[in-house]
Amino acid sequence: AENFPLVIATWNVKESTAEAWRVLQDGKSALDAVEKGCNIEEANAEGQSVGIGGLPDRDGNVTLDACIMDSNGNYGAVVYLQNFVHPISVARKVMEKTPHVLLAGKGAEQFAISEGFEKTNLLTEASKKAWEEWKKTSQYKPIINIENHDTIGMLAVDKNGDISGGCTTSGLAYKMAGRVGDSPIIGSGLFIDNEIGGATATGLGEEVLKTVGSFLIVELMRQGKTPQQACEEAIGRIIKKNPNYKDFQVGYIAVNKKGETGYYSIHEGYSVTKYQNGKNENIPSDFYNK
Ligand code: SD4
Repeated sequence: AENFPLVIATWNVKESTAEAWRVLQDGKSALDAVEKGCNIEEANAEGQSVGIGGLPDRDGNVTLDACIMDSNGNYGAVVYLQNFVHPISVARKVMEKTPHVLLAGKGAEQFAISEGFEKTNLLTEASKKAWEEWKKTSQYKPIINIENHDTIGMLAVDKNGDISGGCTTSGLAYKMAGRVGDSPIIGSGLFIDNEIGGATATGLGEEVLKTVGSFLIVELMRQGKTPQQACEEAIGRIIKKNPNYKDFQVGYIAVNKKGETGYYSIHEGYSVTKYQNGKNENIPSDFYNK
């Protein structure tokens, strides 16, 4: 089918989608594509919400959440991981090398070291400065995120139409110590069902968790909704449950078995990057709050 292969990701991450596309062109799996694609953004010190350069929690710790899911329904994740540049690669190892699906904190760190990952300080000078500036007021309000770089959620469909996905983040800036978001949680930040499609999320994780957003989108597609309709309904669910939606952002992407895509957010400012038919494009998303 001409819709494959295909890569779609949250936000403006053209280098990440280009890398994933290249991996698919090499004939590698969608799983390899999402891992390698996400690795690019993780290593980008300028993106202040993923991997290196991620904004820290209130106490100055950069803590990472990531997960990966393949077309066989396998899943691996790490939560509250510190000091590693590539949490999504650690998540993949959890999936492939342990009898578990989710490792947290110290144990995740020990496992990463045992797999040969090297410890790195992730708090850049720029992020440290931003944190010190924030500490002066210590205002804790979730910020509507309109930056280009953010949590990267990525879905890839290989030439056979098999789907994988990944999601990696340093979470909300200045979150409470110990806070874990939606990104590493199966069904919330990411879900893949290779019979139907996949979805992933960005934005205020608490709202995605409460509505199990990515699983919801896949199930809506199972009922016959297009990826676009499914994303809109999942955003609608959040809006219906939380009258304060004006104060936070959530954005989704979805893909189905035909290689059709959808994306939607609460507020203006969200965009997605799609690589399909040899074209790598950053596309502004439609949104609810007009
Ligand atoms: C989280 N969903 O930890 C992530 C953060 C994010 O735009 O996507 N920010 O809640």
